[in-house]
Amino acid sequence: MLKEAPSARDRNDEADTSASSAKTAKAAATFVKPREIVHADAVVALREDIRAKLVYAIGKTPEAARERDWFAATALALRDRIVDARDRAQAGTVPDKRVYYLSLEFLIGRLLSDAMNNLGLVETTRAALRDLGIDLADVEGAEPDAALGNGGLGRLAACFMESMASLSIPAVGYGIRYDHGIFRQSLENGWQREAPETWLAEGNPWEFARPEATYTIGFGGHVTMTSQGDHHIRRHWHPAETVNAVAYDVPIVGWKAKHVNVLRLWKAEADAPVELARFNAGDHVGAVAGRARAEAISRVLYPSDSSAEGQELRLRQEFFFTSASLQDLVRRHVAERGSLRSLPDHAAIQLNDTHPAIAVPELMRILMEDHDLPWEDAWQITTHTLHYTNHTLLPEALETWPVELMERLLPRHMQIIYLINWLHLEEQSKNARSGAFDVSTVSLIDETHGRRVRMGPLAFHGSRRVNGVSALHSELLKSTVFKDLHAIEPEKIINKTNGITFRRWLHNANPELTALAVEAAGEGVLDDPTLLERLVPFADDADFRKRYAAMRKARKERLAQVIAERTGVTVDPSALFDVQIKRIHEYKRQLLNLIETVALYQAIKQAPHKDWTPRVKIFAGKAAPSYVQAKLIIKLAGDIANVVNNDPEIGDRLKVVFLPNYSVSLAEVIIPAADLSEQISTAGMEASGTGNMKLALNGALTVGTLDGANIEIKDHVGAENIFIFGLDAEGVLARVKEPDYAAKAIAASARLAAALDAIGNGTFSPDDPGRFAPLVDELRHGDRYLTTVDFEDYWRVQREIDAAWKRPAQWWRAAILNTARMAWFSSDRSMREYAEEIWRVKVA
Ligand code: 26W
Repeated sequence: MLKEAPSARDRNDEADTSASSAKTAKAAATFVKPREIVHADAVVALREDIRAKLVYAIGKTPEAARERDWFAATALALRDRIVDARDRAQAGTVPDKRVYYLSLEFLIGRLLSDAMNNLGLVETTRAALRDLGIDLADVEGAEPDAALGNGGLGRLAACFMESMASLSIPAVGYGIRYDHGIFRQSLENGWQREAPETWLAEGNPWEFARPEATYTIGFGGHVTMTSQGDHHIRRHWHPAETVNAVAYDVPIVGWKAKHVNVLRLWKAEADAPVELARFNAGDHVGAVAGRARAEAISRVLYPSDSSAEGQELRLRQEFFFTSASLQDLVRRHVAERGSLRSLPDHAAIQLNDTHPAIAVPELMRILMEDHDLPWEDAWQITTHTLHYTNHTLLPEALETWPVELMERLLPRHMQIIYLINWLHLEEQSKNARSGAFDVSTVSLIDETHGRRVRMGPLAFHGSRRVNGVSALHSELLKSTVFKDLHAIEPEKIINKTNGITFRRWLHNANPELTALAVEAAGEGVLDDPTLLERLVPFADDADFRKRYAAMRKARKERLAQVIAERTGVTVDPSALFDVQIKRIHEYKRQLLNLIETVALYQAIKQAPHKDWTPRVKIFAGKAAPSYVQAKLIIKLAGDIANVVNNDPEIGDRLKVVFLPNYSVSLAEVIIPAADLSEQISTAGMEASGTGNMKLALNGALTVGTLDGANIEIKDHVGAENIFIFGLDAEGVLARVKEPDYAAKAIAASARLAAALDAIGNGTFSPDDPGRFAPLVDELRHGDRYLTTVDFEDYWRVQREIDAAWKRPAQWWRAAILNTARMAWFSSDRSMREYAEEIWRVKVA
């Protein structure tokens, strides 16, 4: 329940949310970045640099240049300034300790606005381009998203990279330079279609190719043993196949350009582009086959973020980037410090999920084989350098690899894993009072589904610290997936609640709200988000609320335009914008939202003259190409939209929109325009969520379950400023034990039954009435995600939200309090915590 507004006068002032003054909206929309001092000579210098880049680096005249060319020229000119900033701040210094963030995904999006903002050159760049007759917005629009990630995990890595640079934490991010990031989604008749994404088609002006940083990555082959006559047997791996990993560096500039880090992405190249012997023998095709096989490794990002695929190419990707990164950081350490024994003092390696978990045996192998260290020393170094973050509890997402595949692809690593496991189990059977402890539960090898290596336990055992990504998630790690390993090492699991970078998700995505925040809290709020707390008293200021609402209205008008362009649907910007944007997955329960949409549609049809709160239901998100149910959910959203949006009886009371091709850039447009944030996963299943944080920071009110970081958001914004519904994680655990819980829930709710009937009987798919039977049957007979169980409470809270929207003073008060109290969710806070409690590196 939202709190009462302070006075009756305010309520009258704001009686109509849609009547925000057009003038205020415009003033806010065209506002100038707070206090960037634009020096005329800096504008001239940048203008001339951009012109020179265009002519000499791109090879175009200003007359012939397209927007994409101007973008490249601008990026190159700014990249020079980033390099200068790095040399000013860090020239020739060796940091005491570096963080190495290993991630198979970095979902960066565009870099231009980040770079301009952190260099303090937004207005300078705008003016320089204006002098050249070019509009900055057009140039920004010409930058392709670097979409080297699927969703939450990849975007988190990007936010962390920006925050580490802003906090001057010396760090290198390591990943893969995929030719093709996440696929482009289009809708064909409402069905998801995937097309390859080609962000590198015209090159990447931000990156530096570093062919001098090339490492050899082995696969397959055999292992030999030699004795040096010192009672010491040495094993040596002879790979059958080798691939080169070539470095490409993207500089990441921190806030106010005080520090620059690098994101080093590896490209796979064949060591011999053409096998000469075969070529000369006339086998011209066979001579280049090896090259294609090698280069396939960095060709494409795997588009599944919720089920482990078990494909050989995926394991090759994981080992490829992990090995290259470890070789690189070991080489750097030896060059700077000599002995590898001090590696844990000067390097902290973070494994982003289990995707780089092969680092455990690979670091052991490098230390023993390449650097001649004995097992015990190598184990000591490894387990004091590695740290592991878990991002999911879903059993189908926990990685395991068949022993047979590991033995074939990485024979030496399999031997090392066996030895690690043997020592580990020996230790446990010694500790365990006989019979009291089943060691198979902590084994690194799963013997129940064929023999498979369990990457989670491997990463756990090889790491100094293991963390979950929200308070609830970290507790669930202790009580579920890592229960037995946790009992052995109760200090190992800690919590590090996720965060988001405010530079991107507030300053850049929402300059209008940023201007309001600066006005209310002072310039310092840009450096220190905890000052947002100063907005609290403004929640009770009717004039401030009015301007806050006007800011939102302007952003909704912009989004309405995008919706019209991309879907052809006209929406009223004064309606409540209800937003669910994230990967499409059953546990995230887009289906719950859609069923409620249908129930609402039916209720409006029954009582069209009631005073309904006008709503626009906005969905966006990609489904894994092989995830049949998720793709059917997208089709359902489209089919419901077609019926609802074209029903003359409904009008503007309800509109449904599915925006195709969700991306970081689209998120930046949707989030500032959202009134309501849907965070409705089955409790216990969303590890954290980070979209929830972006939306709440921008003042959308959350409707959510007590799941992941929603719980902590509630604690910060206050229970009266968030809409919580449904079972909590304990309730879910209890309910799934009850037989027929779905049937009972459906029997108890006529509204739910009617909505399911309509979906199941073809009301929204007259061309194929049985189309959605798989969805409805699953709900009636399985309902693994308790959609039916939570429905009634979700309906209740949605009607409460309808009522709250009609009290604008209270609504905007709650929205402002959300913005004011979200500072804790800055990824600067997350990174400070990692730095102090996991990495033990100094933060400036
Ligand atoms: C092996 C297939 C696969 C690929 C990716 C399985 C699982 C993943 C990721 C762990 C999925 C992911 O992105 N998880 C999300 O991580 C975010 C950042 O911590 C959290 O906020 C989300 O709740 C979590 O779903």
